[in-house]
Amino acid sequence: MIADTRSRIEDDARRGERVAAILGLALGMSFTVCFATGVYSHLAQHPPGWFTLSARPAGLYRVTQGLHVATGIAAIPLLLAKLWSVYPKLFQRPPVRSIPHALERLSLLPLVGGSLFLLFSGVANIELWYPLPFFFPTAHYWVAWLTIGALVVHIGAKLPAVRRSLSPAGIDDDPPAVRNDRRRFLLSVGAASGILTVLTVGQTVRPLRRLGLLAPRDPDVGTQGFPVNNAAIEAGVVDAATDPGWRLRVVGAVAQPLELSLADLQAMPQHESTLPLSCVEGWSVSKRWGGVSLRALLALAGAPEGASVHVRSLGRGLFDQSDINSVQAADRDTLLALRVGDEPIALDHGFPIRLIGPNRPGVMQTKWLSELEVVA
Ligand SMILES: Nc1nc2c(c(=O)[nH]1)N[C@H]1C(S)=C(S)[C@@H](COP(=O)(O)O)O[C@H]1N2
Ligand SMILES: [Mo]
Repeated sequence: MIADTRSRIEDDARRGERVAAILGLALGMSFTVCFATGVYSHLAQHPPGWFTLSARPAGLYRVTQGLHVATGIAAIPLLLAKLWSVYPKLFQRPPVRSIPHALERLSLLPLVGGSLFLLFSGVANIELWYPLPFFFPTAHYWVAWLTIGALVVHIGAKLPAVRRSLSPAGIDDDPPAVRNDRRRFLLSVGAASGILTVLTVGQTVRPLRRLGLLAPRDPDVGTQGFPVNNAAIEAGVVDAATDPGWRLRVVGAVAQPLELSLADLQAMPQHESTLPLSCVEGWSVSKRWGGVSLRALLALAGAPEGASVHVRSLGRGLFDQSDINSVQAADRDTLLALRVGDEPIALDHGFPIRLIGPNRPGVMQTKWLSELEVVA
C-alpha cells in the first residue's frame, strides 16, 4: 500500500505539468538557437538574392555553427526526457475534446517526428554517417521548417498551462516528496544534457579540447596538425595537383585573363592572416595562412570593381567549387593560401593552393584550386 502510493507520487512528479513545462522551455530555447544558426548556415551556403554573407567578424560562422551543433546535442537528453515524461498523455480519454484540441494533437506528429529526425540526422552527419536515402542538407533544412512551424503551434496551445504551472503559486501545494522527486529528475536530465555538450564542444571551443571525449574530431589531429575531411586520394586529385604543369586560370569578366604557375604565385606579394576553418559539422581550427590576396590577383587581371568569383578545383565532387561574393572577394584577408603555419600547404589541405577567407563555412574553403571565374 505504501509502496503503491510512493510510486504513484514519483510518477506524478516526473510526469506532471511542471516538468513538461520546464523541459519544454529548455527545449524551446535550444531549438530556437539551433534553428536560427541553422538558417544562417543555409543562407551562407545557398544565398538568395537578398542575402550577402559578410566577411566580418571573421570568426562569426565558427560561433554560429558551433552553437548549432552544441544546442542540437544538448537537446537530445531534453527531448528524450520530455517524450518519456509526456507520452502517457497520448492515451488520455477522450482522445479529442474539440477542434483546436484535435489540431494541437495533430501538430504533435510533425513536432515529435521532425525533432527526432533532425537530431538523429544531425548527429549522423557530424559522424559522417549517411544512412538515410536522401541528401542530408536539403532534408535537414526542410524538416527544420516543418518542425519549427509545429513548435509554434505547440507553444501557442501550451502557453496557458506553462504559465499556470510555472507561476509561484502553482508549486506550493505539492508535498515535499513530490518536489524532491521532480527536482532530482530535472537535475539528472540537465546534467545529462550538460555533460553530453561539454564532451563534444571541445571540437570547436579550444579550452575544452581535452574534454572532447565524444567529439568526432580532435581539431589538433590530422595532416599538419588539423583534420582533413576529404583527402586528396579520395577526391582523386593527386596526379593533377602534383603535376608541374598545374596552372591557376583567372577567366571571365577580366581585362586580362591569367594563367599562373605555382612559381608565379610564390613570386607575388605574400599576405598573412589568421583565420578559422569552421566545418559545418561543428569542429574548427584557427591557423595562420599565407598566400596571395584574392583582391590583388583580381586587380592584376583587371577585374571590375564589385566583382564576385566562382572558384573551381581539380576535383569533380559537389564540394569541389564555391562562390565568393563581392564583399568577401574585396576583403584583404580572402586568400589563395600557399602556406599554413610555417609550411607549404600539404596535398590533403589543398596543395598547390586552397581558398581561405573570413567568415566562410568550411565547405566553401575550396582546396586544390584550378580556376577562378570572375563574374561582373
Ligand atoms: N575541393 C574541395 N575542397 C574542400 C572540400 C572538398 O571536398 N573538396 N571539403 C571542404 C570541407 S567540408 C571542409 S570542412 C574543409 C576541410 O579542410 P581541411 O581538409 O583542409 O581540413 O575543406 C573544404 N574544401
Ligand atoms: Mo566541412
